[in-house]
Amino acid sequence: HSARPLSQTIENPELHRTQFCDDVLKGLKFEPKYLESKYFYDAKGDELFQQIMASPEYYPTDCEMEIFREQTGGLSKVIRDGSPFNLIELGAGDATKSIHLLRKLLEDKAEFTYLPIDISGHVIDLLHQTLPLQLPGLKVEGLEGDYFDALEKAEKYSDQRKVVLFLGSNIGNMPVPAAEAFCRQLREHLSPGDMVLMGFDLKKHPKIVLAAYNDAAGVTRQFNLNLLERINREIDGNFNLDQFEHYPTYDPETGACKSYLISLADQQVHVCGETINFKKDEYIFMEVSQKYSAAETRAMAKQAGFKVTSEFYDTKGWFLDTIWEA
Ligand code: AVI
Repeated sequence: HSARPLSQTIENPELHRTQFCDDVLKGLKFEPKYLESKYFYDAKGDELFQQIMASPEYYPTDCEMEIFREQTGGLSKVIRDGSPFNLIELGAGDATKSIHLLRKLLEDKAEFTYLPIDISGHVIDLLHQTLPLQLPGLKVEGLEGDYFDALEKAEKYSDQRKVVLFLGSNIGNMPVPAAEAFCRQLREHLSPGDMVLMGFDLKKHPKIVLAAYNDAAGVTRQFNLNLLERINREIDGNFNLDQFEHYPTYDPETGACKSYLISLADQQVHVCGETINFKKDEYIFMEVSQKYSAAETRAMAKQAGFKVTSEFYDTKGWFLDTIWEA
């Protein structure tokens, strides 16, 4: 699975509900308990994530935005290469970062179509409406759905060279083995000459990382608790939010930044007609936000069968947008 920062449109509410129940019950019956962080992003979760990105402690967005504002010349140069291409963005969201690159590519007279992929049809409709107004001349062809399904649709759409954007350290929300498998699967969907532009949040002083997931205003805490609220709202849960405490951690050795919710009492919770028992101090693992060293990102590229073409860092050296070639 992968996390995605914009809400899932519910195409089929019944199917969605059943799937949500199954996933939640599977996680809460597992030892140790977990929930899938992709479910953070309902309408409320989207809003909270926007607030996280605007919070002073959450640096990844600012760092990557700096790269996309200040180094579009370099990015555009590597990505162009003469031949027309499809620029495919996985989890495009509102495209606030990529818009800088799109503008530069248009200025540089690159021949390309922008194919944003998002699981939310709503997001795709919005991009269709807004982008051509902001960037006259831009060709947009939004694709709704799962990343790899959509990549296959893109394949059918045209046989041009592909450049895939996967920004925002979304890859960090997969445990390392899953991220490795994801990159290999991505490689299998590409052909020699195709490129990937991937955003990685880098290892840095542990206090800086931890603070980003433990903001003083408590937005990240709310963001985590919102998933319990969502379960209450959508699948007949009765979590008492006062009985769970947000516990973010960062391990500089592994680079894993993990959040948990800790049960403050022995308690029973009802979800989808079933009863889940919690011991006092028992935790629910909520999310991993993996941090990498630059060397680890190069090893990631290699194990998936990519060559690293170039690397773009922000001035603090906290974030890396790396370009790989298949
Ligand atoms: C979407 N993703 C890259 C964010 C991250 O940093 O892992 C989600 C997030 N979780 C807590 N704060 C932000």
